[in-house]
Amino acid sequence: MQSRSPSVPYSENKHLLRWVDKVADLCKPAAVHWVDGSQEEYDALCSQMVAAGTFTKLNETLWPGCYYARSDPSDVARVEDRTFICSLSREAAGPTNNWVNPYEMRRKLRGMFSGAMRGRTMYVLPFSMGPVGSPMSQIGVQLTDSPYVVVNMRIMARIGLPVYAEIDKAEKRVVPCVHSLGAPLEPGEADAMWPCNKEKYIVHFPETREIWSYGSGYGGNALLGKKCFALRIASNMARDEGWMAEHMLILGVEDPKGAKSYVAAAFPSACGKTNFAMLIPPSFFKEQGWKVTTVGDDIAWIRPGPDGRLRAINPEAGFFGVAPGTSTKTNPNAMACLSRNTIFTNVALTPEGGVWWEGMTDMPPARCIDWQGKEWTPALAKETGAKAAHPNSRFTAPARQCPSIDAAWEHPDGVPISAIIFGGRRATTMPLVYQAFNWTSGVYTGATMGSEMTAAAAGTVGKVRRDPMAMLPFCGYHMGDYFLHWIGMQKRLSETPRIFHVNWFRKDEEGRFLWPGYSENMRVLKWIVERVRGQALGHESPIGWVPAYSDIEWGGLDFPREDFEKLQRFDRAAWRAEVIGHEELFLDLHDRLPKEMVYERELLICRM
Ligand code: TSX
Ligand code: MN
Repeated sequence: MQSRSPSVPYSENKHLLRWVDKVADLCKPAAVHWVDGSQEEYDALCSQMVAAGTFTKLNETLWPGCYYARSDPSDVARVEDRTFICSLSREAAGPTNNWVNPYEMRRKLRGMFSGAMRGRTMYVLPFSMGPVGSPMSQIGVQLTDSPYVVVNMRIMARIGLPVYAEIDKAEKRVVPCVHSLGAPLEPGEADAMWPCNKEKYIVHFPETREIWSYGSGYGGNALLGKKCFALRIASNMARDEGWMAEHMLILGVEDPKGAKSYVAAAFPSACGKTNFAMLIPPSFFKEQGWKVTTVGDDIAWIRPGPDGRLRAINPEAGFFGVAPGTSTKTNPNAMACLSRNTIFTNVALTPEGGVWWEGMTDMPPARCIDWQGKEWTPALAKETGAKAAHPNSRFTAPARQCPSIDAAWEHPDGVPISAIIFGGRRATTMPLVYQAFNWTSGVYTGATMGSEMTAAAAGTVGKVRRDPMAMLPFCGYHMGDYFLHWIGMQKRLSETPRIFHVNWFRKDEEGRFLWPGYSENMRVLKWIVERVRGQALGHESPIGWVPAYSDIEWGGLDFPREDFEKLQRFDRAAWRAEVIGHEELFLDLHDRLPKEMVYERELLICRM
């Protein structure tokens, strides 16, 4: 690789050069750094952040190549009320998105970004969502004044020199992304450990395919390839171009004969999506030769292949996973994946220079430094309830380090999708598993899915929150139009994937989980892939096809038939309330709700 100053552009693309100049003129950074994506550059940026106090290098023996960061306590999560879809018409954004007139928003942004990077370096960060050169990939360039963003993006996406080469081929439109922490530095002013601004704006322009993010350095607010591009902007591209940008994990299932099927699954937050993506089959299955492999844990870009079947890529290159609850018991693959070359944010720091979070081990460390930099002990936690790690603390880990990573995870044509799984956290009503009757009833299943709130923060505990296809915060246009796009995909396919709904969280009368979950979910996964292949029986119920006790493999697990009946029971009274909940969602979307959704609800009520 040639060695030269990063202040000289790596690209010859006139539009890119002009745009970089224009943004630099507006934001007034002290320097411009063209990111090459090399290991040397990564190491230098990390060292620079160690010197600045943003990063702590972890114990090299215990956590090789790992760094630790603590964010500002006001900058710990995505800010949905500060997230905007600025389409030309308010109607196009729909009632579930915040909308501001794009001309008004551009005026506001110009004011905010004016001089916003003073005293900082502006990094020119080219990235590919999806393998470089894949026909399913998309390219973006993020201009950012945050080195933390650059190093995280190097794990989460493909960045640097190979991406400039793609841009200079100019076969694809580049999505421009502008990001500032909104914390300019005056000459001589000492920098904050985690610079950010109280005022935050996460802004999308769907028509011009632009992203502007201001005030936050954390996660989905700042790593613009992920939620902003790969979901909100890409959902607009996908609708216009006939493909799908979904909030889904992708996994592979290989049976003892070597037959492989891939499934994509959408779950709302706090359902264990990453755990499911990295599932390890129970010993009984492993001994028979069943394998589960991981393609992605968060986002799937799906499009019809030449054979008329859906094919999917994971547009990301890493996992930005929630740390608390991740352990060698709940997710050994994730623990192996994050054991090296990983960035930890807002977890706790141990005296040995390691990291810890709630749920990582049965025994907490005797003492540690919590996510706010304060001394933490188990005794203190007992007394005050203080958490060592923030509940939304994260690891940023390279996907290639995951032991279960699929051999085809970077295949440029993606993997064929045989089944789509929807799910939610539901204490009642929803059985362990059912299969929708057909594509449209499956779209209805996804459109009406919901999850019960676990934390009191966002509402009443136990209340079902509708989260269609787990896309409520991520669909960059009207949800009704999104359902119509889903329905319309059938016409582009010679074979649709089968659609399923699962619920690992049904409880008995005493409030105990009926299903052991985790590895045992393999039993459900086996029924699903065998249904797709016509190798398993299903039985008609009012809501869809369901397995009988004898249709599930129970080898190696003592699971009573009565408990299975409880898990699968169709509760007519509960479903009465359920379809009323569906109607409430439909009322909110009525101006653009496809008639198929109304008919599917009617049919469901008739069958009940
Ligand atoms: O991730 C989970 N999965 C999917 C795993 C592949 N979790 C954690 C959710 C929070 C992120 C689960 N929690 C799952 C699950 O299948 N199931 C449950 C509920 C549960 C919790 C504890 C037990 C059982 C079920 N414990 C015992 O049965 C001993
Ligand atoms: Mn997600």
